[in-house]
Amino acid sequence: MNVKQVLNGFGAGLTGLGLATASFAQDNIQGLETIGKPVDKLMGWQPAVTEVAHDIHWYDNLLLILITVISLFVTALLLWCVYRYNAKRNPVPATFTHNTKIEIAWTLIPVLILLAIIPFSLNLLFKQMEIPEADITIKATGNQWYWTHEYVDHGFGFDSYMLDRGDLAEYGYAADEYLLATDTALVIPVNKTIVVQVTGADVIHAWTIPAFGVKQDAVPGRLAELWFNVEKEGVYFGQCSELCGKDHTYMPITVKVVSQEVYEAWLDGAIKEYAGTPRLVKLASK
Ligand SMILES: [Cu+2]
Repeated sequence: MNVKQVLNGFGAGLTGLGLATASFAQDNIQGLETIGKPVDKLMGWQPAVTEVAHDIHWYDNLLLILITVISLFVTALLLWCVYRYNAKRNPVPATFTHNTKIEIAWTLIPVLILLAIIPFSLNLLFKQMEIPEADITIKATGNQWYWTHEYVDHGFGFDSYMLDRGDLAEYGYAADEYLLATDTALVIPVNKTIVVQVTGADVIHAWTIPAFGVKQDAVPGRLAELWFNVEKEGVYFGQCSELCGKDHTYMPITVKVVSQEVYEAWLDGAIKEYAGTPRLVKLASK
């Protein structure tokens, strides 16, 4: 047993005695760029920082182009009919009711368009739903009305409550991050595969970070999974996305993505604070 393990054990003891304060080492992760947050009058998406989010944006743009072309084409046809076939220009209307060629065309062309976009959609779905091996596993439990985040690899967890307006500055958040920032943030390292197990303790909630391209219902009695690998350090926000009761608006999610070194320092602090399984012991036992 080395000095660090002794210290870890000591910290765990302190926590057990109830001597540790509620907000601790989180506060020293400051100065991160805020990337994933809603911005006034912003059109489109929050920045994409995972492969899945990039793919979602790409697919959305593809569909946007497609529906724009289709809408313009249908509108043009409609305007042409109004112009060319009104009672004045076309006093004697045609009387046929069927046109086999056109009927085949307007059935076949939409089918072909759908067939063309399906592979991209399925590809994206599989990428989201096939959970890769995790570097870090975190369990997120929705409660009325806050989230519990557990670092299951290290046997500790904490609750994340929304910050009041008056507390934002103290925790290093901007005034417009009210309804987004929480007292304890989920802290994860950049460029690592994170798997989040999502469940609910009481009713259905939903865990999401838009910039990561993930959203998952938190259903009581079920354990769902989502994954992401964030390519950029920063602060990211999400909000419960399943109407879950009167304070649904007040249970946001804050994720701080940091370097591996900062993460490990934070993790050691958190293990002490929350009496988790010391990291060095875990590594030594492998
Ligand atoms: Cu909710």
